[in-house]
Amino acid sequence: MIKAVIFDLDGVIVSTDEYHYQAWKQISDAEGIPFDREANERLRGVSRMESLELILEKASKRYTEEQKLALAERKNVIYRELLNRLSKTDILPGVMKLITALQERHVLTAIGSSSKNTPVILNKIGLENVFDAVVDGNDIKNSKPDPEVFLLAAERLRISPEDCIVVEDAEAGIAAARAAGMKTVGVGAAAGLSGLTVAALSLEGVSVQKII
Ligand code: B16
Ligand code: MG
Repeated sequence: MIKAVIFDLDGVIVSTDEYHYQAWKQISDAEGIPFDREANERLRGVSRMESLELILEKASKRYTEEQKLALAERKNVIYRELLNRLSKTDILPGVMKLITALQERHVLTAIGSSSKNTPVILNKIGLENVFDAVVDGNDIKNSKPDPEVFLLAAERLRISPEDCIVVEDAEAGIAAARAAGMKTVGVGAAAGLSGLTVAALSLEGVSVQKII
């Protein structure tokens, strides 16, 4: 029986994935590294430093650890600047309706995100006090596809992993949920993956009855 729903943040609650793309694109262009939207798909759900490593696979020179840290920091400054534009109106369609329906049925909700900017984003979109638990990139050592973020969310909610379902837009996130022993809702970019409990292009098409 589903007792908790754990939502990924970027690409599920809000389209900050577009801002990640724009920020990495600026860095890649400045460094002369090929990077396009297709390459960006591999970065969904993956930590900042691991995203950079994936981008640098196409670089023609080698970067020192210090240079990599500086690039990641530059990207984050650009990304944070873009985040300033966020407001409540950026919450993706269907999200608030689903959260309200879950709360009415006393199903717990949590955020399980790889992003260290999660507190800033939740604050910007006015959802900082909505979830029963928030676990993000600041709380974990291993990024998705490792199950750590979702297992920690279940622990904080005091719910067994098998009673949790994860809503994700990333292949790495779906793999993490499976590794945690949780059910899966694949939305957007993840809707085409096989073996999902529920698949939908957006949460607008997902009723609470489908999930719990
Ligand atoms: P930050 P999610 C992930 O968020 C993004 O999908 C991924 O593109 C990003 O690299 C990662 O957060 C780290 O973000 O640089 O803000 O710490 O999908 O797990 O909510
Ligand atoms: Mg995501």
